[in-house]
Amino acid sequence: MGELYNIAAGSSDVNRGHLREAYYNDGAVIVRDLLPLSMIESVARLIVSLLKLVDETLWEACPADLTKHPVKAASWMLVEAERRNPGSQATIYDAIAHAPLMHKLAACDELAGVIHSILSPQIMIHPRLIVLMSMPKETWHLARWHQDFYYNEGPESTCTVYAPLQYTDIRNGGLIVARKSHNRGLLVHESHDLDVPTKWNTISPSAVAKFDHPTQIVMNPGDVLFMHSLTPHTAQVNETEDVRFTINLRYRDMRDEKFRNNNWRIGDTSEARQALARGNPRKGRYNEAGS
Ligand SMILES: O=C(O)CCC(=O)C(=O)O
Repeated sequence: MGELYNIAAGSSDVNRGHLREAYYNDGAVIVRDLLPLSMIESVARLIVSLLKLVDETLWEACPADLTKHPVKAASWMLVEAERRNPGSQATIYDAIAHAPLMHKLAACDELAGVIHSILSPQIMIHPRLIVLMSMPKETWHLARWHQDFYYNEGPESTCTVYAPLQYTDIRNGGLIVARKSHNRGLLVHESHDLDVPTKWNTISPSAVAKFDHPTQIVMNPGDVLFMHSLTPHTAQVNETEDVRFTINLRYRDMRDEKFRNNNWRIGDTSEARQALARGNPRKGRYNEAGS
């Protein structure tokens, strides 16, 4: 499967052209240990605090050994909240997207430094400030093979940030990224009958079979993946008992010529957005967003 170009946060390559070059060559790069763990934990503590607001008895019910670990506590409480009251995941997901902490995080120096090297000194932060919350064994909301461009439009160079709150690999459904396939341009996205049903419009299995460098990501908290908006990628089923949490942000280059000429407005994404709003015929509300 190969590996993504990845470098340590302190490396001088971060500030030189290498990172940018790797981003445009491979369509994705990982910077290791970029975000301080205190920042990761503060996102988990935010999830815990919102869950307490939704149902204060969740914290009292949380096993004592987990309460010392904000990510584990957030996972346990979210699974329990969803069990007690289906739809709780959607409530928390939506609330986080507007939290001041997420604004602070999206604008932090660690991310901005890399984004400026990859894009330009003038960037826009996409208004969706997401923490992905992939529930154990969940499939309907699973982001199967797609390109973020299809769901978000904007400049093609738009950079997705993917920063897990805990160790992430195949077992908890971490991404497979089709390295170098961003060069194929925008691929057709449609509703497909896949092994597990999903609301997402996806790239056809026959097109996926042609990707030369599908690469499984393996990341620790603090590591950050930077991904081009045309890079095909897929999440996988979370086979663990814990929720997989991932900070998920997007940055647009204001200097992109087409984007600037369009007064920094984006094209029509209604078809894609309608797909994401599809309710699971078998279940209640979860979250409508994604990508
Ligand atoms: O669930 C995930 O980790 C992937 C989500 C994703 O690919 C997306 O939101 O574009």
